[in-house]
Amino acid sequence: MKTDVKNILGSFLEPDAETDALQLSIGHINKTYKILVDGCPAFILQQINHKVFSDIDALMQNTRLVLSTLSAYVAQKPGQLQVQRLVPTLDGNWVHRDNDGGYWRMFTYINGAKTIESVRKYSHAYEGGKAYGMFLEGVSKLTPDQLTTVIPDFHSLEARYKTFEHALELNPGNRKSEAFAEIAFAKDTIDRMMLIPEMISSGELPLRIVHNDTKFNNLIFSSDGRAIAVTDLDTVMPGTSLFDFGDAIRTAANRGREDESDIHKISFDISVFESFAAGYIECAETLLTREEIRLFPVAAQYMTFIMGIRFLTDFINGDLYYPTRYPGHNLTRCRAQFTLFSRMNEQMQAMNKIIARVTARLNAVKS
Ligand code: GN1
Ligand code: MG
Repeated sequence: MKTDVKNILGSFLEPDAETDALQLSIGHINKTYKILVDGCPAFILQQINHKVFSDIDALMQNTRLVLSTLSAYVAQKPGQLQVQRLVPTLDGNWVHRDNDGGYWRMFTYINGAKTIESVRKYSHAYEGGKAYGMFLEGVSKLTPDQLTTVIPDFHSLEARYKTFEHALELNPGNRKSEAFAEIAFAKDTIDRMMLIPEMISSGELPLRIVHNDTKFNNLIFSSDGRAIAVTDLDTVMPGTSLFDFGDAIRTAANRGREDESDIHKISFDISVFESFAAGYIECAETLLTREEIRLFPVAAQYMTFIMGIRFLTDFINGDLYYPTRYPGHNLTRCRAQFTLFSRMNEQMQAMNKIIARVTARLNAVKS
């Protein structure tokens, strides 16, 4: 085990604990470790990226409020979802500050935890939809003013596009010419992707507390294939259900990886879309408006487009935000997202039909 992690653990656990730490490859922003005690997984230790989350106090206040709200919710639904708990340091704080100014926190480990990188079973997509739907219901007790917006304009396409245009103007990494096709795609597509932001501004889409980072691998599954927890709660803030629905589809229904370099491997699995939508709408339907549900297919494209813009902007800026493994990694990620966007486009009608079918089925069950 790296000595610094061992030292950090000393702030959370008594020195006689026999521990080991395994760094997880999950997540781009924070560093996450699975902590074994006497050989068994017992905790999740995390170094918070405080360049991205600059207000650590607000982040931790949000986390505590979200965890306690969710705990109260799941207590009424025995056997469905579990909620991680924060583990305080030995001197009673929620965060440990290391000698280099780093911030660390620890959570309890959910037993049997498995994450799914690539959805191969439709039952997993349905389970995932149910878990994120329940999550939406669970946090619906919170009002937007109770949580700090720790990253402003997180899914604002207007803001993300402005940042992209600014990067194009400055071209600091001198990489614009390598991304000619992707820049053109972004410029051609932006106008029709502004529908969701416009409907948020006009009040046609309700603002709610949402997760904002519903990648499929932020779900924890039991070994028998049930989705038992939702993790990565740092970005739980005001937003729309379309962000959560869309980001889950972006990651679950893509048969290729988020950074797949062979674009022929990227395809959109419409049955994953259908299974996830069925689970999500079934569990959140008392909250969701007809307009939100109708726009779920557009939401999948919106989140895919915004992620493509973010990767492209970071490529042009010289890879300042996302860690990369090779010089063109962010451009590969962008290309993969824009390809997925086009694959979704071909299935727009099919997605709309599915949404109509799922809602009709639910209405029939109710009447
Ligand atoms: C980042 O750190 P991670 O992997 O959970 C990003 C998300 C993106 C995602 C793309 C705070 O999430 O918005 O969807 O990468 N989180 C932040 O994989 O920027
Ligand atoms: Mg995250």
